[in-house]
Amino acid sequence: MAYPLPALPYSTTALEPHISAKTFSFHYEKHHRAYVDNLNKLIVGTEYEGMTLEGVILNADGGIFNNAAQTWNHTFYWDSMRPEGGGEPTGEIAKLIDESFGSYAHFVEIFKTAGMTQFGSGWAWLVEEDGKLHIVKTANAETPLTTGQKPILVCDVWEHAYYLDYQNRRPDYIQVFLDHLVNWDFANANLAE
Ligand code: MN3
Repeated sequence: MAYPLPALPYSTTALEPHISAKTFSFHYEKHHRAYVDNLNKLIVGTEYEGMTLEGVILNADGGIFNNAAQTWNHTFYWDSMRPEGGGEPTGEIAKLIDESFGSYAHFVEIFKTAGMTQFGSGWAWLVEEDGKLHIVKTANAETPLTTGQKPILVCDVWEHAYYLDYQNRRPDYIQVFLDHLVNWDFANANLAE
């Protein structure tokens, strides 16, 4: 059974002007779809066929891992955003951000630094481990699922996520992600799981 390209939680124009429909359609229709298609091709006849996507990520390596993890990471990224999102969080995640980082402002500083200093392609994550929140960056397809941390939010910092809209200005894109796009309801739901 083939892995599906999951439906988007909103339309490709819903995050404008922060992320253009052009960026979105390339990112979802070309990049995300390619990871799904590649995974479905590579997995045929292997021991991973029939596993859940998470199972493949935890057990495979090489190209199968890369395409499985990129499939999962992108779905998690779309869900990490929403129209008119961003700004200060509410609910349990707000309390835990204060406990873990001292303040929302300090969280923003550390998250931005993680995203900006991920050399080359990768991801900036908010994760939970041992009752506290942490910010981690991963390279290429790497995901905190393999290190036992619970993903709460993610920002894609591969160039394809922002180049058409922000060119080389990755810090501006991350700031917009934090100010206008973060889906704190999704973060709270992940935390409660
Ligand atoms: Mn991407």
